[in-house]
Amino acid sequence: MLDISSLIAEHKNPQIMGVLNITPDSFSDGGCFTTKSEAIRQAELMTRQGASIIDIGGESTRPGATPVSIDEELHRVIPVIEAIRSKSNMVISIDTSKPEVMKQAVGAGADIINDVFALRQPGALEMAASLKVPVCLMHMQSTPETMQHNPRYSNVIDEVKAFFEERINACEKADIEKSKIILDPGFGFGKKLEHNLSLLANLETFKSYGCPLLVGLSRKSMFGDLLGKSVNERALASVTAALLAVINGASIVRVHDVQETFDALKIYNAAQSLNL
Ligand code: 8Y4
Repeated sequence: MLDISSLIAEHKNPQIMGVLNITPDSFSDGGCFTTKSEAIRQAELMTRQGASIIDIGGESTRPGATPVSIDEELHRVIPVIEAIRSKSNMVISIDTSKPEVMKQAVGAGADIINDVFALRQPGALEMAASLKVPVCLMHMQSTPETMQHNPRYSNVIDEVKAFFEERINACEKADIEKSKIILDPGFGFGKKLEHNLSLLANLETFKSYGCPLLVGLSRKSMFGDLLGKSVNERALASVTAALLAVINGASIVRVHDVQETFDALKIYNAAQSLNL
């Protein structure tokens, strides 16, 4: 049984979670041969580049994205999880908020549930508890459709901490052990630039729960805000921010640019190991 602290303890160094979004191209209606084989190739590439976790998602959580049905989400992710699991024992994370997708994904071989709703959708908490896999609880203000309309906080650090406490309590009541919980402040999920920067600068305060921290900064709009660059021009900023997050206490970084992030973390680890 995978335990997240053993994953981190075994590997010791910060871990890279590679992003694998499965959204079928507009030409094939459901066959998805190209989508599936491309997804598997991409997972293999990210593994070679240094990712120890692959985060598989079948529904976009970007602001304004159209929701996907349960059947469609299952159809996108399950064959890819089965295929990756049949070839490798790498850690697979399922990016979903839907209990049925959690169940079938874990049945197909997924090891971790990554839920941007932090198990707040009906039935999700009970499902995650019954599956007995580690869960990533992410903070989000509001919902993906409306979260960027006008995010407001009196104190973003205090509000994220209160949220973590409430969700950890809910998990423990539902019989999800604390050793199975990963916490994530949810960069860009109902946050303005100032909120994202405050969270990044104060990450270490979230270590107080004793849970590993996961951060997803990769290519997000905060870099567009700061640099005026489009999504495809944000790799260097993303790597820099991932390194800063690790320095500030993150154990897992969710990234698109796996090779570049691996190189940066390798330098950090080499310098750190001299200090042991
Ligand atoms: C370009 C491409 C620009 C993608 C922005 C994006 C997180 C997450 C996402 C996160 C955890 C995203 C599923 C948003 N972000 N899960 N998921 N933490 N745990 N946007 O920060 O990547 S999707």
